[in-house]
Amino acid sequence: EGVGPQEYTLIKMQALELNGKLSALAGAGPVYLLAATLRPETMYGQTNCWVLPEGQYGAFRGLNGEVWICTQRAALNLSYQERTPVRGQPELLLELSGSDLIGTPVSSPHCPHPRVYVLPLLTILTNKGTGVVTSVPSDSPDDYTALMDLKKKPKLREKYGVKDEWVMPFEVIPIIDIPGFGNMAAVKVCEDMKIGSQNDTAKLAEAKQQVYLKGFTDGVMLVGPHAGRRVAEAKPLIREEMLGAGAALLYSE
Ligand code: A2H
Repeated sequence: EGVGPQEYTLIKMQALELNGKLSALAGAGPVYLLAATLRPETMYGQTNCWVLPEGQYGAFRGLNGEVWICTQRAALNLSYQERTPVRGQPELLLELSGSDLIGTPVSSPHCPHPRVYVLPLLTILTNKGTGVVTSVPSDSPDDYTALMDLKKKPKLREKYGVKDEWVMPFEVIPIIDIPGFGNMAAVKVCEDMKIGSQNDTAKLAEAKQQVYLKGFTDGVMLVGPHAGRRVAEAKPLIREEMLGAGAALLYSE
């Protein structure tokens, strides 16, 4: 990580049902989970999203009568970046834990599925981004191993109350070709390195080093309106389109 601020795109993923504790938000306005990403162009390959089960989140009053779900820390940063109604004072509507969010169906911009589900990821840091992460197993080794863990381990699904139908139907989607790595670079690197699970953190760090920079600099989009273009060129275009459509927010920290 550099010394300058990190510029994230926050993807607005709309909650399609408000179950359990979330039902208290009925009538409060459209509810969005805000996922922080450095790679908005990968939304074409989204299979799910992630929260930390033990993490603390909140539902906050956003702009235009919307409700935004993220960590308290991210809500405060957003409010100082003038992205909430009152500067410096995010209005907390409802306290939530990650577990309260698991199983929520969401609809996300550019996602090929009309609904994907919120699932548990144990390596989420609550002091980075929003604590909500979009999952793109084709291009992120973290996302690929965590999704495979849930698919392969019924006990893990049981532990976090994850239903089979939130996980099993969702296959890795090729969205970017990286010369030397093919069209599902994260799958290839995880298989080549024999990464067994999301807890294989040392190998995962190495896998990420191999694919992230290369994906951004040498990757070519296979899908969407910018298919055929380099990822480095497509990313800012897709990001601007999402911001213009009100489907995403800028966020830096
Ligand atoms: B990226 P950096 Cl396909 N905890 O989005 C753990 N990981 C987090 C996080 C948190 N609180 N907040 C965001 N992230 C992930 C997509 C993606 C990402 C792809 C490829 C590379 C990639 C799909 N997941 O990141 O430490 C998010 O995953 C490459 C670094 O701030 C976010 O972008 O540099 C990235 O980590 C931000 O990581």
